[in-house]
Amino acid sequence: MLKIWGNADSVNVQKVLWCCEEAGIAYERIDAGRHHGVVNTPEFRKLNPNGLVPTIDDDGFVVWESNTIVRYLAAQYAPGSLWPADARSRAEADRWMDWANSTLWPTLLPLFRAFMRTPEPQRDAAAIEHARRESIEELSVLDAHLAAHDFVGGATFTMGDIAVGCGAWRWMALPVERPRLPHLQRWFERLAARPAYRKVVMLPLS
Ligand SMILES: N[C@@H](CCC(=O)N[C@@H](CS)C(=O)NCC(=O)O)C(=O)O
Repeated sequence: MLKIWGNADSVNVQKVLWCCEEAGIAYERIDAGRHHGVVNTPEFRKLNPNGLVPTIDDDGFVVWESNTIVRYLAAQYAPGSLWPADARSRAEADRWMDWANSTLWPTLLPLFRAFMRTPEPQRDAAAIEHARRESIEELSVLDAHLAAHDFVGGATFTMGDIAVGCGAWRWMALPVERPRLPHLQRWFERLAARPAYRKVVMLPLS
């Protein structure tokens, strides 16, 4: 059975769990990372020399980097649905995966750290406001895209939504003032209608 190392509340691990739930892949999740440790053991470092989660072992085939894992699982187990069949449709979904890691998450991470990892008296209000504004700028790009598309890759749910949707939940759940981004909101509601998203992503942040 597919093994997944990683804590269930990690944004990157949740991408993999959600992908498995959508594709109907049976998996065993092994606690690792943060207070669970494990990631610095020599055994784990042999699997992932970066000491990070998620890391998977699919019948002896080891993969790390959350988006790469999602692409692998989608291609292997959900071709034609999570993994769009033709190269152009795939690129439409794929680019939002890269965007999620390279552009959106770096703006959300300071907000997440401020509210979830920093005691209230030590929070920097100016830095929080700066990150909030940067996040809104990036999410507005997504909002404009979603004006013409039900899902990030086009008309149907794909791996692209998985990569973006995990960060989007943090945005929706953090105690920040959110402007009205109507297309983003409707997309989020489409995700929230999916049992798998509710089961492994829409959890209290920790
Ligand atoms: N680019 C990597 C980032 C992985 C990453 O930063 N994982 C965090 C959890 S979200 C981690 O393993 N942190 C160390 C720890 O939890 O001990 C990916 O997308 O998989």
